Amino acid sequence: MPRSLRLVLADQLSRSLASLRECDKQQDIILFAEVRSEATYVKHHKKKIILLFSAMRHFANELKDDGYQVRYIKYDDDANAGSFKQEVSLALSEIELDQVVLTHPGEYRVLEDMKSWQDSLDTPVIIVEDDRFLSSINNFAQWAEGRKQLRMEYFYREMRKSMHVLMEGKEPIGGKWNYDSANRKSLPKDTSIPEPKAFPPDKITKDVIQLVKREFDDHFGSADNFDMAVTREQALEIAECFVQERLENFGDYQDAMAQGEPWMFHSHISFYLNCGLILPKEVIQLAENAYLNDKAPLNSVEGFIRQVLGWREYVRGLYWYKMPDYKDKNFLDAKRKLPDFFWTKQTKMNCLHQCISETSDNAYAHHIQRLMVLGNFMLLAGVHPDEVNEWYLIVYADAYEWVEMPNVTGMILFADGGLLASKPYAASGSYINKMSDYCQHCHYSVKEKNGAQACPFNYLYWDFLDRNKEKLGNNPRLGMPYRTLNNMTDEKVRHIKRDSDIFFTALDANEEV
Ligand code: FAD
Ligand code: DLZ
Ligand code: SF4
Repeated sequence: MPRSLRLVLADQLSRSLASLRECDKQQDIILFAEVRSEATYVKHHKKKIILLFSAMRHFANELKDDGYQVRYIKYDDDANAGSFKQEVSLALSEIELDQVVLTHPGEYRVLEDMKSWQDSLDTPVIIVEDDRFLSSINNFAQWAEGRKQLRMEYFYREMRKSMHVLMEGKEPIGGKWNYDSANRKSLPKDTSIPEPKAFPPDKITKDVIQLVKREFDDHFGSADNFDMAVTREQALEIAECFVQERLENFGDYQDAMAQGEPWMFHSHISFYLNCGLILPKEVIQLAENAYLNDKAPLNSVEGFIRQVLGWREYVRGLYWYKMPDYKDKNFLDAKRKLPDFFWTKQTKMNCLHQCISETSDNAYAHHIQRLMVLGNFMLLAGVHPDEVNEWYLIVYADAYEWVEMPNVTGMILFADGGLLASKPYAASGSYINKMSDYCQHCHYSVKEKNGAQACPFNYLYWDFLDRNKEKLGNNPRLGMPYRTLNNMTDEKVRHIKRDSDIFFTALDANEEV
């Protein structure tokens, strides 16, 4: 048997990882590397780096305890070579090894790099498929081939059928594929939301926190109060706790937002699914069992499973199907620079202030905050896709390009021209007011449509539609708002333009808006 070097990346921390499956404890070397190139190619949130370095260290220790030969390069090791390739090269020069075995990475740029190693390192490099995902890259490509639009809903139904999840023979349990329309309630006052599970840092995590505070002080976000799971055991506890305590209400309040409640009834498992501590099939099984055992209603369980089996697999398939071109999509020709307040939190718009503050504190915001507050603003303001993609990749601890980019380029910015979404998720202040209590604490008035006190989302929404009339005017799903716009008096349209101009002039001059 050839002697293999098996490089495991920070988002590949799974015992069932394809490249670890045939690992020979006697002769193979498993390599982990905390490297400058990955930690700094964007300035990741401090908590994202703490999570990944600590989870890597714990996972490597478990493998060592099980008798595997592990080479672990810490960030502050004197001999740290700085990049994946240089670490692999160093290992090959120090140890007699025949080949390098890798699991397909989650980012296009990393894959391209890895593909060049065989020639430059003059050693066979084998890249095996990442079968922790439930749909392979080829499977998605076959489904997508020849379709004009790639709607998640149809992909999801195929996944339900092929995996036999929430099915009764060939039909969906309950008779419907999708219970989304039941999942749009706002949160009643005094609803009690369970405290999320917290894991105080152990010695390994404390060391990493010190390291991150020292080395990445200029990165976004707070390193304080880190209490995330860093082992598989802890991550499984979070998933189980979600199913017992939150899943029941997940469906009803999936789209709701509340001031001071960052966690709501969401699962908070994307961090762990995406770095490999838990697997999608495990959490789908947990949720399906909860329904079958009468522990949670169908609208919640179907809603949750749609996110994991549908959206998560779909965006990953789309990413690999469309890269590298997807990176350059800018259908609406958006040009604006990212406003500074996305880093400083200094804005009078309370919804944005709350969502950015929570993002900075927790490296987390739930889906509707990412989509309908933060994303909605970036869409209406016409921020350039490169700037938006970089921000989302930095600020969330679950962010890797395969999942972040389709959500940004496709879902929030409509920059792919409608490949992912049938219409832009643009909304005025009334949507945010309906789904949250943010407006009750805001400097602006959500009821006012124009003038200095008016909620900026109100006029920016119409300005966005007006600005993009040529590209969006024929979208059948925007028929209603365009009819309303076309019926507006000239004076009303003039007010919208005037308020939007005043707003954008202040925004671009870095004044507080
Ligand atoms: P829950 O609401 O409890 O959902 C359960 C799981 O479903 C999630 O853990 C996640 O694995 C999956 N899921 C839900 N929605 C999506 C989706 N749209 N795409 C892919 N998976 C989904 N998710 C990431 O994992 N990483 C990202 O970098 C990321 N960036 C996003 C950027 C934008 C602009 C938007 C609108 C969404 C983004 N999402 C991303 C999707 C979603 O917001 C997060 O998965 C979710 O908020 C994570 O929190 P949770 O685990 O509590 O999710
Ligand atoms: C995001 C990240 C960071 C911050 N640091 C490392 C690291 O030091 N070592 C590592 O193996 N991976 C890291 N990652 C994840 C990678 O940048 C990359 O996003 C994924 O491996 C997907 O290809
Ligand atoms: Fe946001 Fe407008 Fe509501 Fe203020 S009034 S919180 S800006 S939606």
